[in-house]
Amino acid sequence: MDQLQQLVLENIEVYVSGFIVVTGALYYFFQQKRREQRPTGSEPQVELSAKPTEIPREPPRANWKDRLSLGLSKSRTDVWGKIGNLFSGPAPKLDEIEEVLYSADIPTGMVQELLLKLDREGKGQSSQGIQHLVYGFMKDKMGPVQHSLHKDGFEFRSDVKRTRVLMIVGVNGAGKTTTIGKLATKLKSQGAKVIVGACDTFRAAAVDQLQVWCDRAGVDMVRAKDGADPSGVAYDTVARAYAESYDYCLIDTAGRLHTNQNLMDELTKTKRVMSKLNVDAPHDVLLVLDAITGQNALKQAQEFNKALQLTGIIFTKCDGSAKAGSAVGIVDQLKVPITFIGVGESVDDLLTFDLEIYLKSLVGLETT
Ligand SMILES: Nc1nc2c(ncn2[C@@H]2O[C@H](COP(=O)(O)OP(=O)(O)OP(=O)(O)O)[C@@H](O)[C@H]2O)c(=O)[nH]1
Ligand SMILES: [Mg+2]
Repeated sequence: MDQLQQLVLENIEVYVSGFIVVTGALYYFFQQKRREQRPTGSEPQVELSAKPTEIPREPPRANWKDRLSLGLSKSRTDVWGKIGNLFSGPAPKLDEIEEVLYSADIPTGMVQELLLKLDREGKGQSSQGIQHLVYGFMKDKMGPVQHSLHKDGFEFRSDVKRTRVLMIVGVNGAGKTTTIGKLATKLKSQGAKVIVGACDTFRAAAVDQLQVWCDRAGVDMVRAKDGADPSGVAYDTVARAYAESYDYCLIDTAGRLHTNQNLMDELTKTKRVMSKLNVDAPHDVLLVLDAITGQNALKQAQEFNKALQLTGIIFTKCDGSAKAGSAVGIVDQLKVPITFIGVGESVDDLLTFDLEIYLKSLVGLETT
């Protein structure tokens, strides 16, 4: 026994090395077998994660003319672009045109005027000839009003030192806060120093929504406690804008129905309070109108204009409505120009209104 123990002890290194070699060989053998049996297609995990991670990319944004054209496509296909086809040819379908125009909320007087013009000047014209005729009709209506717009007021100019105060009003959900967010971003990117007053003090969520936009744009915001007097917030914002030489001061207001006299009086007061700091303030009172609103939009515009003497209209949601053309009727009736249009929810979906390009996109004519 002692001899056997001694033999084992003397050769222990040989036995251990042998054991390791045999175990290693067996491990290698079974690993090979497993690899061979793996069904094709199930690659080992490590190779999967070794593939480079693909970062989702935002599709490249179309330029503004294409976005405008895309935004107005519903209006074009359902209404204005259709008129050429309905009128041209041997049997002009005036009844159908009339129906289409009313469905797009064009005021009665304007529908009748356009039908008369088509009847008088459109006979025998090609579809494109009719499109030009409709374009000319709308341009004649809107042109003189649009020319009254002091365009430079909305484009920042670093060589002109002045504070411009813009008050934004409209019914609930028209797109006021979103528009202010887009406008603040645009002005800031032009190099302007911008401050925003959160005068929708009825809802805490409204102030938070504006704060998100302002943070994203990198502009300052004045906020008050919930339920504070909105005109007080407007006063404080405008005072700070002048004291600290801001280029733009944008005043967001709470949405309200044009039929609610108390709330309309509150807006008048807010406007009056601002003018105590500077007789010219606010330099612009802009009404935000939702293109989807339809017939009611004209009534809204009339009431807001009566209370506040509007200087401009911002037409939002032109991307989702066939009624973008109703802007023509509103401008014609109110004699208030359009400053911007909204063609989507993204920050760069606010476009400076260009009459020719807008009308050509609307009726489906080539824009140069
Ligand atoms: N498709 C589209 N949606 C828009 C446009 N402008 C605003 N919106 C959307 O309209 C909704 C209401 O916008 P808000 O900016 O909150 O409207 P508001 O007028 O401030 O609303 P209140 O403060 O409640 O009166 C939001 O979902 C916006 O994203 C636009 O041009 N196109
Ligand atoms: Mg709002």
